[in-house]
Amino acid sequence: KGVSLEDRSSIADEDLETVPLSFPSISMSSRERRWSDTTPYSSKKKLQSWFQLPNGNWELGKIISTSGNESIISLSDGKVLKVKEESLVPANPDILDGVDDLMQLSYLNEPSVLYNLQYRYNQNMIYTKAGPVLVAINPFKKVPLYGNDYIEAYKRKAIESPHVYAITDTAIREMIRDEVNQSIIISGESGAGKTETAKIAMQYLAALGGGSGIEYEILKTNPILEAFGNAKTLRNDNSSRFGKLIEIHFSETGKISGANIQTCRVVQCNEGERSYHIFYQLCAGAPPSLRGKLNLQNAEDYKYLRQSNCYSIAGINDAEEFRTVMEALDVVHIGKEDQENVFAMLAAVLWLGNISFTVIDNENHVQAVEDEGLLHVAKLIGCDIEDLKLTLSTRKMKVGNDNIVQKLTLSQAIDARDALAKSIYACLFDWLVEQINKSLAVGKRRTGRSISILDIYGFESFNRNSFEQFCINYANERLQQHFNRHLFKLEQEEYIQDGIDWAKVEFEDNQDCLNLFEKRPLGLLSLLDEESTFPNGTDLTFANKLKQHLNSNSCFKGERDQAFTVHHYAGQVTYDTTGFLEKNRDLLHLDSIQLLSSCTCPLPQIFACHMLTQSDKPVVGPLHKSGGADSQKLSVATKFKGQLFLLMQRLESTTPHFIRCIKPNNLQSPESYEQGLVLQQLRCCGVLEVVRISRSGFPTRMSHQKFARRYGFLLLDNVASQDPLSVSVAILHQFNILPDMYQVGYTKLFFRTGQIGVLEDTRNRTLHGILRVQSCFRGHQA
Ligand code: AD9
Ligand code: MG
Repeated sequence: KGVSLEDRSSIADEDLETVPLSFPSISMSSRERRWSDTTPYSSKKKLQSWFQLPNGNWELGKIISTSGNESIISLSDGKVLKVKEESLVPANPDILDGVDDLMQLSYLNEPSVLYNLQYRYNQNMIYTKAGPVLVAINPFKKVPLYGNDYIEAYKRKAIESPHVYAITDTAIREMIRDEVNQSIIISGESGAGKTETAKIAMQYLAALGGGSGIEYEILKTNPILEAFGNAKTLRNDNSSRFGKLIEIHFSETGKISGANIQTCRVVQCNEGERSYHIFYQLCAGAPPSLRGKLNLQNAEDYKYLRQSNCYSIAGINDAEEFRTVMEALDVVHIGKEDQENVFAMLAAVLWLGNISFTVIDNENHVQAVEDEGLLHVAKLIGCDIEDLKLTLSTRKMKVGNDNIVQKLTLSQAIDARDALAKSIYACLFDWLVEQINKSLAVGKRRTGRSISILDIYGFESFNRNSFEQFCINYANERLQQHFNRHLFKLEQEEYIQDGIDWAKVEFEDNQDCLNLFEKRPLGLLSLLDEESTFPNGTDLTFANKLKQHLNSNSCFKGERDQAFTVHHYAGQVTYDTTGFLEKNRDLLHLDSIQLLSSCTCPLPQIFACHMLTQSDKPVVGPLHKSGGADSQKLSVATKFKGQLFLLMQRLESTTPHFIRCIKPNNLQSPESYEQGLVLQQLRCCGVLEVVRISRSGFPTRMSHQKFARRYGFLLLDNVASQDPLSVSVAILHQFNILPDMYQVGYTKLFFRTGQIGVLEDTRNRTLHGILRVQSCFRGHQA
């Protein structure tokens, strides 16, 4: 049974299969109907429609005949079926195949969107706009869309096709034009391509804002942070275990002047997965002298790494990666000595896992064995062997006014040992980020503006969901709110500015769900913290308390067996509270903290960060007051919330650009597009909803001047006044454009989707007619 470094009580293998939130009903649910067109659909006028096969996939059917409310359709395999009209979903005309913005679809429904994305995907066009949002489908192979030639082309606007480069370019332009900081917010499930997308955006920024050399340093933070913060999981060979916001600063001349990275880590490791890449890289790639100093063995010799029984990643050479990381550390100015210290801490973590215990009395109390593990750890972190032994096998407690020493049982000792390992690693990670930030802050000329890129873990729903999913999904709930507010606000602001008659579009507000998490004192987070502080609190008492206090909340539902369900924006997720309290209490004991602070180890600064957390005033939320000596500690959830708030705060002052990454299959394989899986993600991240809302607005805009110029010649009667507005209105009347299909603003005309098409058709026909007449005329003349 594999146990990862981060989390010993984590999810079992069989739980890892993703459960699509509403699979297999990729049929027209009531939810979906909202997304489809409001105009009544009659197949009488249509040639083709979507029909859902028993396996859930949609297929295009040609309508042969229709009588009453039944149609006869023929499918591509030659089958002919008689179907009820309501089971058909309108398909778009072929001319709209593969449009690069979903807003252009005449019929907006799930099968049409799926088809359009797949149509493009099959031709390596992995990017598609969904109104203001960029959808990116992971190709799981090299696609010829990147590099200097493409960057150059997007810079010159020689290519219009949707792309990360294009959205990044827009961000740069808007930063300069509006003098407002920008952000590129990337979301999606694990393995959907967020981290790669973030790197592609960084590449573009570096190319456009480069020159000072700092852009090279910024790019080199990627291999470092990925080595220390990513691990192979069942879903992604390079899965990020932390959220990252990188803020790239530009000088007034548009050159990159520095950067800052903020991270938000969640303890999240599943069984049967590799630990952080850096451990394997170190074991495989450390040069002989370093190996000697750290008493390094092979990965197989370390218990923490052995547990997962997975040592390598297909196509990855860990030793080579290690050299890349060392070079990158050089680039971000982490000195050789510090680098060696970092590696020593890593070795200490590995050796900690090898420390074993023997039972010393008949009450099952244990003592750490003085084996090579213990000796190496003591040497590496620079502490007394006896102190380390004591810390790992006893706990000092305060009972009344007395200090007593309690011996630990085997499982308590293992917990203490693993908590120490996790804590060293956490501090190491924070220290690295801090060093990188120092190095990137070189310019310090923060006079200009910035573009931030957010790459965070996506919404998760498994068969069994635990504390990690709880934190991750809470973070996504916050991010979704940001998404909603900005998209719908932006859109509606333009209408208001131009003075059009605009009833506010309702969108699915997730405030209730956020309240469920954040309300004090009766919200999920508060109740969790409260229960974590009670010495007698258990996962069961926690679950019961939730049911007692939150059952009236519409986003909450108590379940049997200490579980509860949250109605997230992306669907319902049932959480099993098993392990919640333990994971929420930071397990590191004061004894361990004292040990760390007494170390003569080469990196006392590394531990400084941890000391700080212990004594610091809490950023948000209540203090964690557990029994015994571990008082005054922030709970894990509260710390997480604090980090999340800091991230959101930064984003709040920026103009956001959204990228939604989609994973087309669960096999990490190219050329496989599973409709059900894609649809589930589109629903989760609200892409269809955005298109729907953007469409229910007036997505087509044209200034009065341009409109009058373009269509004015179609007017049959002379208009009394020649001013653009009067001409425009006359055109609208002549073509019987229904009043609720357009709005006349101060400067522009606003149209609903598809409306301009009628005019364009007429214009084209008329122009063709004119051309034909002209050529006939010329023929005559000749
Ligand atoms: V997680 O939430 O951190 O587990 P991400 O970050 O969404 O996840 P990641 O960017 O790591 O996923 O992408 C997963 C893999 O997909 C990469 O390792 C690549 O092999 C592959 N990928 C993603 N995007 C692209 C791309 N634009 N071109 C080629 C890609 N391959
Ligand atoms: Mg990632």
